[in-house]
Amino acid sequence: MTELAAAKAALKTQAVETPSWAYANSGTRFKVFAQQGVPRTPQEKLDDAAKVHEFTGVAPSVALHIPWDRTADYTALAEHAEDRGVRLGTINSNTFQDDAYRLGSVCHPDAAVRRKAVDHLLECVDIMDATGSADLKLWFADGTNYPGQDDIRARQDRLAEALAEVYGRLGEGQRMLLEYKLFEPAFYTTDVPDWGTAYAHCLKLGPRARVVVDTGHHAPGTNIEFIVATLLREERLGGFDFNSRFYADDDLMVGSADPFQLFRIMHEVVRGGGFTSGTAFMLDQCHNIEAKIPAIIRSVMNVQEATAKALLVDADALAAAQRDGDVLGANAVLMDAYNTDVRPLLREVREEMGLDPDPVEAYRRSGWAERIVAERVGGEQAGWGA
Ligand code: LRH
Ligand code: MN
Ligand code: MN
Repeated sequence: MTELAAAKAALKTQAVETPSWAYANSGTRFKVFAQQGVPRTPQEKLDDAAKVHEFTGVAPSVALHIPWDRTADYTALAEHAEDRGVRLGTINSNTFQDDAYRLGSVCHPDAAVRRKAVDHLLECVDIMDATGSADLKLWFADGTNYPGQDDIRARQDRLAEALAEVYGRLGEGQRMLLEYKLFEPAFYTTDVPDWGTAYAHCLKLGPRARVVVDTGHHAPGTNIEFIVATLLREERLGGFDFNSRFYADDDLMVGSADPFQLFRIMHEVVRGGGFTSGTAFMLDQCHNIEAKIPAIIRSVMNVQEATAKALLVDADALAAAQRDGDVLGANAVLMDAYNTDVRPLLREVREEMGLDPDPVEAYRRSGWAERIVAERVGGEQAGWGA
């Protein structure tokens, strides 16, 4: 197979998971702007996600957030997804919205609150059993606002205990993905603030505990591709929550703020065998002011473009330049790939997959946007900014 054919084959099998909450209304803590036609139920979120897959061909699964996507029958929900040509993916837990969690969830000083939080996580594993989901994604809003507020070390012990209980409940083939975040909503300490803390917990738990890199969860200037390279080397990269940031956890469309960073990340994914080692490529975004479905389509395409460029890096030329200490030559190899216009290649890939070469335009022509505005009245709030 030529290198180009290999790149095309990889692009055709790429899978980007879209998040159910990105289809619903969202906002900042100042305002949620309601859009017309947004889903009112988890089923309608899946209907929208199916459209993204229909036009991109590479978004076959949908992440759920519990309780935002609570429903009476998860097996039926999985069937609904299958009927639409998608499947249910990662189950995201939510231990940050109840009043009980004012001082944290699994790290809370009160054992009764910790019990409530762990029970929720165990319920998420029950849901995974019903949906056939492989991954449980944990993000904890736990932390403190003031020095002395709680014991930093004791909170780590409580966290470890909770994680161990949930890890022990995982079934065969199920994984635990632990997500870190520098700050917010806690401002002084965060209990899982960085990849090192997440990695240390995962190491203790076992091989099915892995780290999730949410691209918006770092300090400005952090070299995220280095983290990716390290976690892949250690076989502990569980997946990505892709989005873009300018300032904090902005949750903007992936590849919109810094497409070069996304390329550098995807280069390390390609280098580290990330396409074949169970790395989950998920979006975690909110579309507060822009049309949601086209924004998600655009995001999937941005991931594809960065991936295509990463796949086009001339690995032999790069290795040779690096061996020779040819600093400028090595950098040029990488930049050549980054500066390639891969849009014609991706149009070809889509045509070969039987798709319209322009997913955004195809969606626009489909009439789905008009249909949901006419049919859906009173959309659900995703849970943000409420
Ligand atoms: C937290 C986070 C986490 C949540 C999601 C909605 O900031 O990134 O992944 O589950 O947002
Ligand atoms: Mn996230
Ligand atoms: Mn986030």
